[in-house]
Amino acid sequence: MSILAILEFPDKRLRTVAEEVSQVDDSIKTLVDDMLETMYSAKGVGLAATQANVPKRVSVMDVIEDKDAPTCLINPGIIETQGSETSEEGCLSVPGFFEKVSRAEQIRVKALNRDGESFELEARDLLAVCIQHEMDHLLGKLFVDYLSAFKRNRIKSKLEKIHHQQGR
Ligand code: GNR
Ligand code: NI
Repeated sequence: MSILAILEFPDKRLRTVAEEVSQVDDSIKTLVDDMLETMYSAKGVGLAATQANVPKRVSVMDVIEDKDAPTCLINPGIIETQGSETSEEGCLSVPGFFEKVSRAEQIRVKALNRDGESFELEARDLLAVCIQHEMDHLLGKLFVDYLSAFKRNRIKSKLEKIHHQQGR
């Protein structure tokens, strides 16, 4: 397994619209395993392949810190949503910033698992937030897109400054 590099805002590659996975083959299974290792290592609760510069519709999450029960969503689609709720979000691609975002409160999702089998999942609370956050990544969207241009640009400047200091 390997730890993948995570792209950071405002990297343009985070804006890539990911492609459907046509077959869950060994390369996809390896990607899922590497993404899980990367997510746990970064202490995140979710990760989308786009963040690791792999524009495929693959995401992983584990909101219960139970490493035996991570969720892997391949080609995820939302079937149904209910209500809306605002909660504080962060992102491994926007390190150090946390802002309130409004999302559907409850969702029903259809996806393929790591074995390529189709399944449905009903989610609420942090898992529902996380799934919607990861599905946004697969469309090239970030939580900062829901903020005012003023807030987004302030975050962009601060991260660019840090990247510059790091010699990137
Ligand atoms: O680690 C993460 N925490 C988090 C907290 C609130 C709402 C969403 C998230 S997802 C984030 C990991 C990440 O960037 N996934 O794309
Ligand atoms: Ni994120």
